[in-house]
Amino acid sequence: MFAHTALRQRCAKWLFATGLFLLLGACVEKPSTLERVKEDGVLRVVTRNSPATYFQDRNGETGFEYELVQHFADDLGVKLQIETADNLDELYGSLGKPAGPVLAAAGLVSSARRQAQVKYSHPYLEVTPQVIYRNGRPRPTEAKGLVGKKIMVLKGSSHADQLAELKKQYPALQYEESDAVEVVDLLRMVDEGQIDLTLVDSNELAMNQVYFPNVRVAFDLGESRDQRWAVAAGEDNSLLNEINEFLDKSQKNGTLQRLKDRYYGHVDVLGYVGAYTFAQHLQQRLPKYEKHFKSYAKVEQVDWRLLAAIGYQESMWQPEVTSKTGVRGLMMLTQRTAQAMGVSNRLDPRQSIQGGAKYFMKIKAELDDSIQEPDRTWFALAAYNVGSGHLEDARTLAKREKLNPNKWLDVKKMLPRLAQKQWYRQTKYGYARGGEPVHFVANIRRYYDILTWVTQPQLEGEVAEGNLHVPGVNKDKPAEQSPPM
Ligand code: BLG
Repeated sequence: MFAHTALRQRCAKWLFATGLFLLLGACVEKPSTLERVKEDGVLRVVTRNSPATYFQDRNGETGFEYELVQHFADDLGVKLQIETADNLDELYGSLGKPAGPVLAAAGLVSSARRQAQVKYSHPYLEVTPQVIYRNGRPRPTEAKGLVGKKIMVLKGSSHADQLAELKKQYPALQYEESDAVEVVDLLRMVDEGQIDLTLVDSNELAMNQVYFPNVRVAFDLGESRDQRWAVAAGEDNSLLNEINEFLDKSQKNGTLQRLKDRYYGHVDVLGYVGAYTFAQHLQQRLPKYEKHFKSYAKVEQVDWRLLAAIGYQESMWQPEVTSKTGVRGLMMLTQRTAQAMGVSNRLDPRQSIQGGAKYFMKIKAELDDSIQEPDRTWFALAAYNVGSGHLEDARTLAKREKLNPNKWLDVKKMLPRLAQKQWYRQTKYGYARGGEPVHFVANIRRYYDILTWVTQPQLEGEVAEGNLHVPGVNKDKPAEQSPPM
């Protein structure tokens, strides 16, 4: 009886312990993907090393995908760890491996072929596949026109899938898939005439058009498609749900738009014609004057690319231009300004740049102390164009309208009033073509953005020539060793 009871008690204990163990087992069963990421404190992401995704510049890691995924890691409160894959097969294959990346962020377009391997997120960027040809060569206008051309695309890409589809219709179609190149290499090969055509997505072209003046869109190949992030098909949905919430939020709060403007906005801003004109001038004209911009930027302690942007707005880097009003030279100095700055020959580009740089910094220093950066730079640019007196009038009008006279956003609303009698008659300096400085500043800001993007950051005391570079091209070398374009 006693033994029996003891046995029963032992059994009960055992059962209890086992039950608890099983129960515990159920509770601590494999943590979800999201829990794992948070516990590790690291979000492992795989991407591609290219200007449209992820690359290193002298300031460190950058790129559209990099920035977006960094925001996501910040939201999760974890560190970001990036690894790169050499080609798309390797990229997709790396997902779902133990201790491997949990997320692929690489400008991926969902592909039926990959559905068994991965689950895709909500879309974050709409892109259109485009056939790219070289200006001056015959331009195909439809799919049939690809037959007989030398074509190269990225191996394993959605563009390769598209060509494989087309080949069913046009068996004579030939193309090469390469995993030894990146998108910029394909565009360069078209630009230099080594291949006839390639296929890239519209965002990749938008980003690179300013480097490749001969590259043109032949036609859009098919409908626009959505780029998405991907997680391994075998993962639970915890991370994917979090990703989708994050992407939806980034759409709503403007984060995505800001990134699109920053990385892919150059063509929107310049238009395609403007973008390749700019690319041409960047290659053919800027190198002649770059050393002057740099040396006088150093003297005046200003970013040389801002001076170069002023020069582009004023003369498109042409030293001999003259405006209708008799203003002359690369930096468009008036007779009076030239005299005040000690410039004897306005058509001499070196003198013009020297005088322009000196004048810009002089009027900037004279601005009211209450105007802070970056507005201070925009005000100085406006004064460069319309004169300090008229700018001061616009600030006075802003005060009267209860606007902030120290904010460019407010004062630029007042400047066009200087051309209307009802307003300029109330001002100290009277009539001015007040709309001109508003465009002037907006344009210079765009050129400056592009120049900061396509050139190396200025080094202390640097006066070296030819430091334009294509980001991400020389992946194995530090960016500063990139050859000039
Ligand atoms: C600027 C002067 C300012 C001057 C204003 O005109 O020229 N800037 C320079 O010389 C660098 O000094 O201010 S003031 O001295 O206080 O009166 C106002 O007179 C030059 C502007 C004029 C403008 N481009 C630099 O931005 C110009 O040429 N406009 C005419 C355009 S069009 O050809 O007639 O259409």
